[in-house]
Parts: sequence; structure tokens; C-alpha cells
Amino acid sequence: MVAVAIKGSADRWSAEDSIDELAQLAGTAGANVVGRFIQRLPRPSKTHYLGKGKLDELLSRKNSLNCDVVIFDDELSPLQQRNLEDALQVKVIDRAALILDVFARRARTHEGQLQVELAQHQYLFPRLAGQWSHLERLGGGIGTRGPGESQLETDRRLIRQKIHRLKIRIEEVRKHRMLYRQRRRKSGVPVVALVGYTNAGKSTLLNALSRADVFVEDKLFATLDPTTRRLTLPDKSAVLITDTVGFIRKLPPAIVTAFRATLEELTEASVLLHVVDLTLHNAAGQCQTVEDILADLNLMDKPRITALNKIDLLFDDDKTWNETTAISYLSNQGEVADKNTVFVSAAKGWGLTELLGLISRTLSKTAQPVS
Ligand SMILES: Nc1nc2c(ncn2[C@@H]2O[C@H](COP(=O)(O)OP(=O)(O)OP(=O)(O)O)[C@@H](O)[C@H]2O)c(=O)[nH]1
Ligand SMILES: [Mg+2]
Repeated sequence: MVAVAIKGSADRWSAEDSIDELAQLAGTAGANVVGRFIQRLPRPSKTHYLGKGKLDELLSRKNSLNCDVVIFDDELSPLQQRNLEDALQVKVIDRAALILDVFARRARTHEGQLQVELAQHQYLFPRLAGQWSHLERLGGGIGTRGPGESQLETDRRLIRQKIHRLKIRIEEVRKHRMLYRQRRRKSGVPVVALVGYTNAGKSTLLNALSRADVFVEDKLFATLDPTTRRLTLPDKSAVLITDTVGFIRKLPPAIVTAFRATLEELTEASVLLHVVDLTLHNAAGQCQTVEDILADLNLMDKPRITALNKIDLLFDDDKTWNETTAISYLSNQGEVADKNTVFVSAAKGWGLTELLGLISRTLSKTAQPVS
């Protein structure tokens, strides 16, 4: 695993946290991490990502560890990737490719698979050219317009056609979703959408709230497809809760584009329920990433509730903590003054009554135009 730590960056994520997460992603993709390597630089080098001296150091590390693949924590340009493969003589992949790999393993429904496939092809397309000239050079100075060139043209055309076909099929799925949402809107039942970093506990919370049986796992991107459940609030009104794909740092733009159909569920929601894993030392970094993605999706103006989750893990000492003592202890710490924030434990079912109450208060404040 290789990362560049940007000198003087205001990022809430340290390179160490980011590379830890990269290792977790690699584990989810089935790799066994044997080493980590970080260089502090003002910015990654345009040609080799790392500086020259560091690259030599990485080469000898790679040789002594005898690894099969080196994974970089940023999206590499085709040029950087080619140069790095030449220099290291090993397979080189980047964070985006790794995330795409995990998504591909996770996609279960037809819609999820289509979206992942589109993202993969869009990621691949600009990288094709680089790969062919790379192969040609490895082949050893064959003519400048050899068979590789025409093969490249054929490949590009095939990929372009494939992207076109995938877009048409996704558009059909999207229309279907749109019709479904229109019907939902007519019914006047408001929608609360769960958002948050991957592994924050969104699906567990949906299950706890609705006793639904959504797949939960301690792995990244357990959920890719939206699930919707109907709930009755304490004031007896009905509400729909949707759970969807989680966010991650440096989510590849190809994924955001390809998952538009899925992410549109968020646009329709009356309220966003942001689930945070409060127990991580980098919870603030994860929140920042979620904020950035919500801003990209133009969702900053949506009414928001924050559920600080997994609080049971903060109290796993001898003392017998229960829902009331744990929550009143945390509330008295006074760190969370925001009245739209609640402490919960989705796993233990703590704080759910308060959360439901907050949802119904927030909904009654947001006008619900029935169209
Ligand atoms: N101790 C504890 N574990 C929790 C709690 N909520 C969720 N978890 C665990 O956290 C892990 C992730 O939970 P999920 O519900 O799959 O998380 P998610 O946000 O849906 O994740 P993605 O679908 O991957 O984006 C699982 O192992 C859960 O059992 C909680 O309140 N307490
Ligand atoms: Mg989930």
C-alpha cells in the first residue's frame, strides 16, 4: 500500500488513516497486505506519483517483500500507472480500481451490476491507450503504427458501444424507479434516507427501526442497492426509510455517475438521516467526506438528522451500562449541542425512541407538498 501525505494539507484525514482504510478495502477484495509506504510531499509527482529516491526505496521494499501487486491511495493517471509498472515491474492499481473491484464483488441485483459495469468501463476507457503503447514498448520497439494501434481502435470502439448499451439499460431502470417514486409521492408518505460512510451501521439501523432483514456485514460496501421499509412513527404517521450505498473517501467519479439512479433516491427524500460511527478515532474525517459528497450531489439544503451510532462500544467496561445511563452520560459530556443529533446503538436498539421522535418533529417542520 503506497500513499503520499500532502505537506501542510488541511484534510481531516491523515495519510495513515487513509492507508489503513485502503488496507481494509484490499482485505475486502481478498488481498493480504504485507507492507505500507508513505512519502510526505507537497503534491504527488505527475510522472511517478512518488519522488525518484523514494521510488527506488519502494522498489527494494517490493523486492524484499516479494508482493504481487502495489496499490496506490490516489487515482493514478494512465501515465503514472505506466511509469510505475515499468519502474517496479509489478502490477500497479489505484484506489479507484480497488473500490470498483469491491463494488463488483458486492453487486447483487441487476441494477447494481449494471451500474458497477458502467463505472468499470468508464474507468477503463481513458486508460486503454496507455495500456497498449505500454504493451508495445514491452514488446520492444516495434513500428509506431503496428497491429497494437488498430487493436486499440477496435477495443475503444467496443468499449464505447458497451458503455452506450449499459447507459440505455440503466436509463430503463431509472425510469422504472422514477415511476415508482412518483407513485410514492402521490401517496404522500414522506421518505427518510439513510446516508453515511460505509460500515457506519446504516443497514443495522434500518433493521433495528423496522425489523427488516437487510444484509449487514462488518465489511465495506455491504449494501449497494436501495432498500425501502415502511415505519409508523410515535405520532402514528407513516414514513418510508431507505438505505442505500455508503460513501467513502475519494469515491471514484465514475461510480458517482454510474450510481446516479441509486443516488437519486436521496434527492427525493424529505430528510437525510446521517449515520456516523462515533467510535472511530477518525469519525470527523468520515463526516467531512460525507459532507463533501452531499455537497457534490447538491443535497446540502435537505433537512438533516445525525445519529451518532455504536455508542455501546464506548461502554464495554465492567460497569453495567444501559440505554438510559449511557445516553445521559454522553449527553452530559456536552460535546453535541446540536438538537438534530441523537446518540444511538443500532445493534442494541438504544436511542431509537428519541430518534423516531426527532424524525417526526423534523418532518412536521418540513412542508410536504403532495403533488
Ligand atoms: N457494536 C455495534 N456494532 C454495530 C452497530 N451498528 C452496526 N454495527 C456493526 O457495524 C458493521 C457495519 O454495519 P452495517 O449496518 O452493515 O453498515 P452500513 O452502514 O450499512 O455499511 P455499508 O452497507 O457497507 O455501507 C456490522 O458489523 C454491524 O454489526 C452498533 O450500534 N454497535
Ligand atoms: Mg449497508
